[in-house]
Amino acid sequence: MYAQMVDTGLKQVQGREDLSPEERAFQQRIDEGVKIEAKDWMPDAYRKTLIRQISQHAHSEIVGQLPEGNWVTRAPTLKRKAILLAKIQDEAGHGLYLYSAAETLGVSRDELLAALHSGKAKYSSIFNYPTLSWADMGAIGWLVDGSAIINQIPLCRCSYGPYARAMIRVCKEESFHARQGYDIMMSLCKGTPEQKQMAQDALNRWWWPSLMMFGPSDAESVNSAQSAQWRIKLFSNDELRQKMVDQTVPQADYLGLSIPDPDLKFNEETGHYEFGEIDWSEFYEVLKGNGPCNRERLRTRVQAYDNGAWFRDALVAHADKQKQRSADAPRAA
Ligand code: FAQ
Repeated sequence: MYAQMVDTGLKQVQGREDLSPEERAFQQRIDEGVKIEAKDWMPDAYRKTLIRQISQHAHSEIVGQLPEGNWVTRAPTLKRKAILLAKIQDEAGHGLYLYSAAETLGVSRDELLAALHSGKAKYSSIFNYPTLSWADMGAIGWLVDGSAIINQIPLCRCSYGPYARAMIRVCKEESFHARQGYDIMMSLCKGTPEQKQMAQDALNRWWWPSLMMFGPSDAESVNSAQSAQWRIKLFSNDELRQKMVDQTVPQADYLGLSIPDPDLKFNEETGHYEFGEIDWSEFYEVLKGNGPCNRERLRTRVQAYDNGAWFRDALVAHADKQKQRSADAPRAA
């Protein structure tokens, strides 16, 4: 499928015969599996694509803290609260590794955050949905972190070294996040009928948006062909989405929950689940800023940034003072 993606994609990407000698040598290194590092020569478009994807990914991690942050004060036990807090802090850490990876490409964190705060930069559609009950903490860990892992494991092998290396730790932590989500779902499903119903309701609301996380279908994905050629993407959006469905349906069966898709059925011949049509109009509306929580998420993010201004200023003032002090200190003979 990867080869097929590149083949069909070649209609959209520059043919190799049109590449400059520098570009051809660059593509050859990628084809040979050599990692590209920050100081290596790279085509401008490769740099731009990486800045776009890595920064969107970083924004997703920090905006992704907000829906779960909504439940910290209402976690049902001290243990669940501690686990949720740790998870949310991990997401901030992921944002930091990813902003740092993007900075190696010559863009500043301030520029990236300004693009997020002005609404110019995208972040994952999934974080524009509301978290209505405690069961949503289970569904997010299970389905959202579960999908994030499926998408991100291949990124550990992508062609850009700083991004690939950042993803290794991110994936390890996401795996803990997915397990804690499934653990919440298991507790609810073993609980009272009302608790099980809460879990089913969360699955009903998060299932389709989780499938949308993987991006538009391969036929509609504008960036896939070029990103596949550069080995930023090792699998297509549809391939990864199928993987998520195949992995998750048996997990729902184990919980005794039903997937909200009347067209879902296992195909004995292919060994894969077939699933119903995704409502792409909903996906594109969310991308345009019209999801249930887009405005609220952006407002909260901007407010948090503005409220932290005094702290960032104090850190810089302290660093400047330290620098001044060491410059003034008498040198040892
Ligand atoms: N939401 O041509 P493609 C997480 C945009 S992290 C919003 O297929 P591409 C952890 C796309 O940017 C979740 N926009 O694009 C966590 C492009 O627009 P552009 C984030 C989307 O880049 C868990 C246009 O549509 N993960 O969950 C989405 O080749 C719990 C056309 O699409 C990553 O960012 C979407 N879902 O493939 C945190 C992983 N899908 O930029 C807290 C890295 C597509 O041309 C709590 N990123 N678009 O204007 C990727 O793998 C890729 O960027 C894809 C999109 C697969 C997301």
